[in-house]
Amino acid sequence: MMNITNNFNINSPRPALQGLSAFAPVQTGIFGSGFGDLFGGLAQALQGLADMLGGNTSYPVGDGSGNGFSFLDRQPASPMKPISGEARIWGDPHFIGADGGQYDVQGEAGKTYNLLSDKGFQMNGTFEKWGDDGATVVGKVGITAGSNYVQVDKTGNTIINGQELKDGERVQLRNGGYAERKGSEIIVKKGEWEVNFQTQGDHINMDIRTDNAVSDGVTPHGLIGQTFDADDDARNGDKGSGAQGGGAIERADGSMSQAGDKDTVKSYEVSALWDTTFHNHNSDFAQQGVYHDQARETMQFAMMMGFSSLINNLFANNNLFSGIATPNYRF
Ligand SMILES: [Ca+2]
Ligand SMILES: [Ca+2]
Repeated sequence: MMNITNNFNINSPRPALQGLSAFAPVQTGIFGSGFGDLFGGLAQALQGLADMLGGNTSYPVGDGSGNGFSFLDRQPASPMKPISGEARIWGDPHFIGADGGQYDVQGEAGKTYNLLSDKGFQMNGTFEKWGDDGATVVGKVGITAGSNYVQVDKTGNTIINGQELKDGERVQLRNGGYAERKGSEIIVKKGEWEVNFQTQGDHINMDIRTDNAVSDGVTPHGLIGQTFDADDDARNGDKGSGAQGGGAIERADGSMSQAGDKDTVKSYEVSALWDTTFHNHNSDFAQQGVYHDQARETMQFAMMMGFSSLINNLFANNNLFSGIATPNYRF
């Protein structure tokens, strides 16, 4: 078949290759994936056409693991300026943002809050009572990254996808990345993010770092994630007894909370360690979310891939009409 993709001005070869693999015909019989490709291609083409006409540019992206319609996950036409940095959460809990700003978020003992929300990486922390003056600490953390589930508690007990991570052990995560335990220290590396937990027995401290928080075109959010914001302004906010991040954390509408604010923190509350449905912050980029891509050529690309897949299936020799395997043809 002709090489349709060569007619496109694709900025990055990666999405194009993934797009090809997503639609590469599979050699099976008459009731096999040939039909799947046919109807998948048709559906994709119609979706692309509908989007062109309606101006709707949202696509579902599966579970956020990078599988599924991954060729749609391409970066905008003008790539975002890289955001690198390191942030820290420690003690009862003190936050040091990626820009050096400092604030405390005590939350409420027993409740769980979203700390970092990015595409394919969600980290929640459960706060526990500390002392008798209303202070709290982070007692347990859960990371959902694609199909991986990582749980770290204050004693150092770490569970990776249902298996205990033993001292000195390093395990690979699904679809890249790893988790490693060195005594009371646990390191989780996945995608754009690396978190180093220092478990203290009665609470957890952690460093959160990235070389580029927006390599996927998605800006992070969450109580600490929002400080990776690509400006040089430090987010300094309320500190000390009863502080809830006032002056340093964003409200649900994106505006900055005022000093003394104790309500905004509630918008970061989640129902459980593995709750990745964020109604207020970064809801679009939670695991079950919808990815919005403004790049117009993405639509055109999706449409053409759909049509070319359809054409391939209709006219390729030995495909649907014979039920015989059709190896070695690609776009
Ligand atoms: Ca990101
Ligand atoms: Ca900043």
